[in-house]
Amino acid sequence: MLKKTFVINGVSQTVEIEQETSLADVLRQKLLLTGTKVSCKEGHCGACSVILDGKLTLSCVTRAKRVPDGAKITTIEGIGTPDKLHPIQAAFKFHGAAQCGFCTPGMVLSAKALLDQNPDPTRQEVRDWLTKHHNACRCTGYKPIVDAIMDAAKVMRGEMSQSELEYKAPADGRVWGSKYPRPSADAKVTGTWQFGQDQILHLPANTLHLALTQAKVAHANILSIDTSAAEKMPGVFKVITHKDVKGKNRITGLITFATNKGDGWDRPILCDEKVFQIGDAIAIVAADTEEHARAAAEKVKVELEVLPAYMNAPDAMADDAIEIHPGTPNIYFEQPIAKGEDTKAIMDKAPYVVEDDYYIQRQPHLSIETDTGFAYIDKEGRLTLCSKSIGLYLHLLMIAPGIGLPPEKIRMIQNPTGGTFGYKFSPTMEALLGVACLATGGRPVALTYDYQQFMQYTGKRSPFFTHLKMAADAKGKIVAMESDWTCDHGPYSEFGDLLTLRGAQFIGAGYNIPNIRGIGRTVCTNHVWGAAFRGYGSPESFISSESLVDDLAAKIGMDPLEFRYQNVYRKGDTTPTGQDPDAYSLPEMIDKLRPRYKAALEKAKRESTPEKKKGVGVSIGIYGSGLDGVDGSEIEIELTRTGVTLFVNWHDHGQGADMGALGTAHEGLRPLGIKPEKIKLVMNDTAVNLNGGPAGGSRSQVMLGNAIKNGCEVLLAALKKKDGKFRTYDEMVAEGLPLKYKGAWSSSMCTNCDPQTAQGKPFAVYMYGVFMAEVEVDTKTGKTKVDALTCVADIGKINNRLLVDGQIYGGLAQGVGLALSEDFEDYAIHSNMLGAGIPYANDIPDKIDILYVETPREYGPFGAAGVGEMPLTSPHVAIVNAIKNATGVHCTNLPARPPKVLAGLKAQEKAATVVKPIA
Ligand code: MCN
Ligand code: FES
Repeated sequence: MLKKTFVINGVSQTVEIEQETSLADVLRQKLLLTGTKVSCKEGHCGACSVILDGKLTLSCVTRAKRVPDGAKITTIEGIGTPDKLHPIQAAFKFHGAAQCGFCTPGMVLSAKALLDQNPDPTRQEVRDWLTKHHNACRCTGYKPIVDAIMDAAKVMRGEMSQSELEYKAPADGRVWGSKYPRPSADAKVTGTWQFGQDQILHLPANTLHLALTQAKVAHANILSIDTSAAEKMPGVFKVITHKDVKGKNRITGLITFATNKGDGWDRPILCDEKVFQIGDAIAIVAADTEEHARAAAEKVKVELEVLPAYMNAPDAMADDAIEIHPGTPNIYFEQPIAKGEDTKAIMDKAPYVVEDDYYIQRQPHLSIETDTGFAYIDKEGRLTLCSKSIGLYLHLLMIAPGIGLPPEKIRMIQNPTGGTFGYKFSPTMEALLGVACLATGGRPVALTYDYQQFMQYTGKRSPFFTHLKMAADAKGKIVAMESDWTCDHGPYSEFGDLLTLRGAQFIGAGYNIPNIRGIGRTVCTNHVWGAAFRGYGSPESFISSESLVDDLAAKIGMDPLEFRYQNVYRKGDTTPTGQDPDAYSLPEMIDKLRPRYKAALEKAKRESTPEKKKGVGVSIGIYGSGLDGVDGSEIEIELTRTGVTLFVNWHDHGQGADMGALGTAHEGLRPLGIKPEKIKLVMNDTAVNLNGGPAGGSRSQVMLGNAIKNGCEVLLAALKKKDGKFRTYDEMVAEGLPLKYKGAWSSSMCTNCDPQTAQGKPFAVYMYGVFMAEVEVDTKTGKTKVDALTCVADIGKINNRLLVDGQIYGGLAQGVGLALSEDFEDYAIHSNMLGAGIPYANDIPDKIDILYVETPREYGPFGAAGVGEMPLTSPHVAIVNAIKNATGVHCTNLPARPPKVLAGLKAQEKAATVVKPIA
């Protein structure tokens, strides 16, 4: 132990530290200054940034013993408070620069350190600073953060009043369509938003800390598990194995597709007979501290018979491959598509036919917050699971039988969440927490994955291998498409069939293709399991169709944007599943883009050099808002003495569920003239909220939005008096009228897609995007830099501009990562943020333009569609198409990292130097 005195936020504090304690742990665990966030513990994310004697410092990799006595440390708590925001915090709030808020304290500290030494930076200097200090943000695409820092600098230089950074309500007080800051913004910019790891520090003293014994191989039979050595380790309370699990010990994927050859009960909570992937949980150690639990988890002895590991779909599909789940074939689901006439004859006689193979990688979600959660028994005796779940009711049903409790004995709460981007559409640690809490006699338990565990033992985007063929007639109209796609879904089947169906729904979406034949399949492998990822099936689909459309245009000799214009949906056209589109805005969207596109092409031509080649690419992207077929949501709304309380399960990844709910409710209650601050939100707890459905499939603004709208209508009807005025709270009570009402909505106009033809009406509302990327390729290194991105978006009427801008910036940034750098293939390289290719500020262009076309949607609340996934439908394809436009190199296998582009350039050179024999 070592005694140290630091001056923290101006207050002298003496602490006793152990030799290896990090500064972040001193701040968080000893002083409970939880505004400093910790995630990667490798200096890759910057969430833990503090200012130490005037220097920006990563507190998680700084040993406290090395910090000199008397050092002055500034943490987020020393910057400002919700009552008195620092200009940087006010600017972050104003620009919507805090979405999930997990990176925000580190970003604010980083900005403060920059402005202390350079009060008047350029935008590029801000980006260089954030990049150099590894301040990563996965939500915002960096642009709003740079905007905020530039404005804060102006205020700090006295060139702008801080009041200009305050939200100004429009004259009519309308919140819908405005830039009203999200209710959680103050807490996020001041670091007082309590994420799961922060709450764990406030759990009772008898809380047990958990650590996992995990598989180090990808496929094996378990011969024995010996916990005796682990049990003797210091601080250990219990070592839990599958024998302690009271239920079926399986997580069910709730399979709904009758044609699925599996039964959905394939993911063990704790492995019993087999290991299916690296990281699989075999035992849980519950101990007094996390360190003790982790040390003991290493001592659990597992004897294995190692089996062949199938790390990709082709290997698992080979004739001699054994069944990963004995009794279920590795190809366990197939989804054909058949629209219009048989395609063979049409293809044979079409004047223009193109085809190619594509691969899209296992994209990691890379939220800055790792996975974390805790569990306890509440005062009603319910097992209470608090996690990052974005599907509380869904997960409850998926894990209850495995744990061995009836659903009504389980309560689920979503913690403030530092981004998920879809990985939490699957339960990750919820069942482990539940099993551990029950096996330890109901003690509170807490579990946090380190970043490597998070990378290896939570789901990823499932790779697609696709072969696609398209034909056009002499006039340049697409007449037929043949598709064959294979989804590598890892070892667990949950939602794999649904993802495979997405291939049928979105390969070729956007165009009226009258004749389609194809088949997709889901394959079980031993790489990490497939989970939902923003766009879920659409980036996987568009990598093939939006690339091939460019080839078809080239074959015909048409400009790729004009070829698209000629073929996009118009009245009378149908989607690949035979549905009428809900909006025909693509021609208008392309019209909007055209002048910019022409200017970009000219600019690229002008500026291109043999060393730095410039190019422009376009793509279109479409996605549904909702789950397939009939989907729905329920909410409750209550009149209170002080206003209205809205009870809503609108799970918040970081997208702004609070603001989405508030904006919609305020619009619904406008006849009442209620102020937004009088609408209280009670969210994301199954004990108090009805089932709103998961926050996946960009469904919440549409589904929950409609339910909220309906709830408001029901409440207003109950309040209305004969004279047309509304009853007050006192009048309602005096008349004995109920104060609380239910709102509900369901997409009853939808139908499931047919299992043999994929024809159907799966979504009531769609989102549309047209993307343009401007890139520069360094021909010496093969490195691609995205100079600018433009997105024309039709997401219906906009609830909140800060939210939708933020969604689009963030989604586009993930598209850049998907195109150029991100992957989770090699466990040795890709198990941390840096190795997995997370984009930093300088990897994302400063020039990102969004152009809106607001077509009101018939089935959207107040005309709104969703937005969350639209910006990640196909920006990566625009980038790949731009690389091809710049260099002629066509990357059909993502990510287009420099060696691949370089190999393409070299192949071109070689081809050019080969002297062709004279015929
Ligand atoms: N919105 C709006 N006007 C519209 C449409 C939407 O203001 N016309 C707002 C909504 O109020 C909501 C947000 O935009 O706050 C997204 O709405 P919607 O598209 O309905 O999506 P959900 O609320 O269901 O959010 C989920 C969606 C998905 S599926 C993923 S994955 C995702 C995403 O949103 N993960 C995210 N956005 C994310 N953003 C952050 N910061 N972090 C994630 O993990
Ligand atoms: Fe930056 Fe979520 S707001 S990581």
